[in-house]
Amino acid sequence: MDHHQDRLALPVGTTLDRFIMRKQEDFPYATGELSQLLRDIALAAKIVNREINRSGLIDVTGAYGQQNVQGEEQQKLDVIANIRFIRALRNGGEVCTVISEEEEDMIQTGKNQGKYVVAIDPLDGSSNIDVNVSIGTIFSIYRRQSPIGQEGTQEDCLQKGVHQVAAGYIIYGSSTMLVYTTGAGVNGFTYEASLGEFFLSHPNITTPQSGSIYSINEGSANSFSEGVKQFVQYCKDQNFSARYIGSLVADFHRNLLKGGIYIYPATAKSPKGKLRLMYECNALAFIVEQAGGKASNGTKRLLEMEPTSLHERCPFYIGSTDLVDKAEEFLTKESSAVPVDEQA
Ligand code: P6P
Repeated sequence: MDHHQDRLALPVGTTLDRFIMRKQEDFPYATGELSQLLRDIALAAKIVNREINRSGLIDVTGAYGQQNVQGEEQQKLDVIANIRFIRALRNGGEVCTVISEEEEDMIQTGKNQGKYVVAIDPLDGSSNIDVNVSIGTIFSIYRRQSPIGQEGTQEDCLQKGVHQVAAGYIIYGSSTMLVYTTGAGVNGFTYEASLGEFFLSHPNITTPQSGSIYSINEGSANSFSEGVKQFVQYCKDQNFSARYIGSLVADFHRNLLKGGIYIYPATAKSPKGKLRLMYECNALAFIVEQAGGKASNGTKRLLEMEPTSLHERCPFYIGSTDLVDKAEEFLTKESSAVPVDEQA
């Protein structure tokens, strides 16, 4: 084909399905269940994307009129997204148990032959839906530890982040993207609604070693610890840019690509931090480490945290390694500082 003809029909690129199949070939013992599970998540993402894009036109915006287990006002799209993802995971047959931000207890899919457990925040940042700010889905995938053939257990659901076999997020923004890792790097796919396909748009994502963006809600600054206050002052002294959308997936995605740090520390309102370990922090921590970044709870590697309950919260420091290191430096100084009234 000559150059002119070649330009007439540019390749559309690699679809998510084809990418998953190619990557599966890299794992000779892969039996295809994880590949199918990733496809099930992508299907639900396409459906939720359509609901979100229509939310201004059909009555799915606004509050649902109930609160979730966190005591947060559920939005109608929260409820819809939760139903869509759990149904896709149940119908796919690869998952025995799901834990969700929107569900107090474990959800048994009834598919007890399923080898996997999924922890999911079906629609994070949903309070931003009505004002058209980007929102997201965050998910972690673990291999069950209990014997196949029975329901998944609490232990299956409360595994350390280091045991994730895959993790990812969908960002419903100016374009809809699926970003995920299976432990061999991070890849981003952009949704082409007219074709109903995700196409590889961001191969082998790596996050900059450092950055000049810091993301934290400074409205809570009065209740930050001394170490956090000093790190925020350090960012100002370095003339960093403050960027805080109030939607974790959007803030994280920008910092992943451009470099920067996102912090949700302990505050007076959220003494253990606001974000949840099992279906928000662990997934993004896995992704950022696979992209060359770092994630901690302020004192230890986030992925090493030992979960104790489905909805537990933790302080969250995530992004470029140099910036997370610098934040931990200030926090360590603070914790080793001798209180004034105890100084000799
Ligand atoms: P605040 C949204 O509710 C969320 O869980 C994250 O998406 C977001 O980063 C954070 O809370 C915003 O919380 O307290 O700053 O409004």
